[in-house]
This record gives sequence, structure tokens and C-alpha cells, in this order.
Amino acid sequence: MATESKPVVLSGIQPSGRLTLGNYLGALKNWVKLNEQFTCYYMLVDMHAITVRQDPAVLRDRCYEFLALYIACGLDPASNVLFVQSHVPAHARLAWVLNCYTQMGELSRMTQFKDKSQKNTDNINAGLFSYPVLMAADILLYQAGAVPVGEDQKQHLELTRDVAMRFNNLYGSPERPVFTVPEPMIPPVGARIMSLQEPTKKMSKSDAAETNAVYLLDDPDVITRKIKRAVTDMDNSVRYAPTEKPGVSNLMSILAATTGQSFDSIVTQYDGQGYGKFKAACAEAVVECLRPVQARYHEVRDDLDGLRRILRDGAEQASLRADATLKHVHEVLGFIPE
Ligand code: ATP
Ligand code: LTN
Repeated sequence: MATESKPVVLSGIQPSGRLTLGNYLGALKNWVKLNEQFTCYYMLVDMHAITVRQDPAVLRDRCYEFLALYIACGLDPASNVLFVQSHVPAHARLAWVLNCYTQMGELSRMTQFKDKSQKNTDNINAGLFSYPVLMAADILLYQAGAVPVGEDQKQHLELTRDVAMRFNNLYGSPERPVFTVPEPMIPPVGARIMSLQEPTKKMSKSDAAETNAVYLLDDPDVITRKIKRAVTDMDNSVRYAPTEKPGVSNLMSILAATTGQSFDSIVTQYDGQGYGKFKAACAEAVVECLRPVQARYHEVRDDLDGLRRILRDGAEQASLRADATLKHVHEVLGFIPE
């Protein structure tokens, strides 16, 4: 494992729905290259996932599927700590403490809460409301300095920073803050991939409409069909203008993030030729980018004992760091040591 002297990054994905190209370009792809510079903790946030109803058997299966996809995307368990949130009890314990240092008003401003409560009007539960507090606990337990996420998580990171600073002001000292105040690490392109059919809304893994998203395990011909049928406009010009041309701009982001090409070079190469050639290039880039992930996935997924071992080791390593922070928090609060 990487040595503890490196700074720490931590991130997580909810095991809900199916992983999309948005999750890959906004998060997963960027996690892979961090382990030389940082000690990396990557979670499956199953406790966050139950803020929306889940079928137990599907949830269990999906956790293994997502773990196998983490590994197939290039996260080597030998140099990254991969674990499931519910296996490390410190998350729930710190979340309770932080709930007492977070205001209702702060939580009611969170756009993810507003979106999800609109989508689940029959189940606006307290967990959905305090979701960002559990996320703050996830991050602060590990003293993570940076959190690699997509654009949509920026607001949750802001709240995490506010809660950390508030707690430090109350119980820490400049020489010994209780928590490291984390920074979001958001990629310059691919941080907000939009739905293929409704490009003014985010591509999301729990969207019911199949054609809105490219899933990491979609067959190449399905990927090609989805991208060729993506909504564009009648203007026939390839240029980056997210408000005026959301569909084309989204495909440009996808092409840029999957190939490393700049927007300028995409415009030079494809403008003035209709959308056919541009969409075909975009589809090919996505297929090629996902090919190695798909090739690796089944072999990893089939080794259930191996996956279980990885999660056991991961939880053990994660607990070491998380428990140290929780112990300090309990101490500063005045709880009697265990
Ligand atoms: P759900 O639809 O189940 O709420 P989601 O697709 O929004 O899920 P999350 O589990 O909330 O996915 O997010 C996992 C990671 O992927 C986060 O870092 C998030 O910022 C990133 N992410 C999610 N959707 C996109 C997107 N469309 N573009 C870029 N990054 C994204
Ligand atoms: N809230 C995030 C998932 C998440 C997370 C985290 C991300 C839970 N805990 C800690 C980064 C760090 C989401 O909905 N994408």
C-alpha cells in the first residue's frame, strides 16, 4: 500500500442504477491517475444509496458490479483502498456528530435534495435531507485534502468545508485542527456530461430512460446508436456554446474528454460538414475509451471470493484511519474514552 506520508484523496459513488459515461469522465477516469501522488480511498456509498428505495438483492449484486468496474477502470486494489461505506462504522458515528453541527437551513438549500425530493415525493425521508452530512463525515474521517468529483458535487463540498471549519473553530487550534478542510478536484472537461436525449439535464445513472445515457457496459453497437441518435439542433455547426447548443456542446465535451483533443481542434476538424462525421467520431472515441474497461470487467466480476477479499482488506485499512479521527472527535467533545 501507498505510504501514509502522502496527502489523502477520497471519493465515492452510490451503488444505484448503472454506471454511466458521466460517472466515468467526471469521476472514475480521474481517480486512476492519482495514486502516485496521493493515498487514495475510494468507496461504494451503500448507506447513501438507501436514501432512495433499493431492492436488497439488486443492491448487493450492484456493489460487486461497481467494485469490479472500479478495478476494470484501472483502480488497482494493491495501490488504492477500495471499500464499502457500511463496513466502516465510523461513518455513521461521525455523521451523527456532524448532524449536530449542521443547520437545517444549510441542508434545505442543497440542490441535490431539492431534485431528489421532487423525484421521490412519496419518500422524502430524513436520510435524504441529511445526506450531505454523511458525505461530510465520509471525507473528514480520512482528513482528505482533495475530493475528485463531478461538477454536481461542488455544493456538497462547500458544505463539508463549512462544517469542517466550524468544528475546527470550536474544538481545534491552528496548530492542531480537528479536520483537514478539503478542496474539490473537478476535471477541466467532462465534469458535467449531459443527457443524450435531454441535453439540458445531467446524464444520471438512475435515469429511467435508457437512451439518455451511455452505460459503461453497453455493447459497442448500442453506444454507437445512442450517440448517433443524440439530440443536436438544426444549425449544423460544430462549436462550443452550452446554452445555445447544449446537444452539440455535450458531444464536444465527450469527444474532448475521451480523446484529449481541444475544443478548437474539434471545431477545425468537424465544423461545416454536418453532424454525421462528428457524431461518428464521437461514437468511435467512446467505444475505444470503454473497450479496455469492458474487456477486463467480466474476469474481475467472476472472481467473487477475490472481490470479497478486496473489500475486507479495504475496510480494515480504511478503519485504521477513520477510527483515529473519530477517537479525536469524541475526545474533543468530552465523550468518555472507550
Ligand atoms: P444517481 O442518478 O443515482 O443520483 P449519479 O449518476 O448522479 O447517480 P453519483 O453516484 O451521484 O452519480 O455520482 C458519482 C460521481 O460521478 C460523482 O463524483 C459525480 O459528480 C459524478 N457524476 C455523476 N454524473 C455525472 C455527469 N453527468 N457528468 C460528470 N460527472 C458526473
Ligand atoms: N454524494 C456523492 C457521493 C458521495 C461522495 C462521498 C463523493 C458520498 N460520499 C464522499 C465524494 C466523497 C454523489 O451523490 N455523487
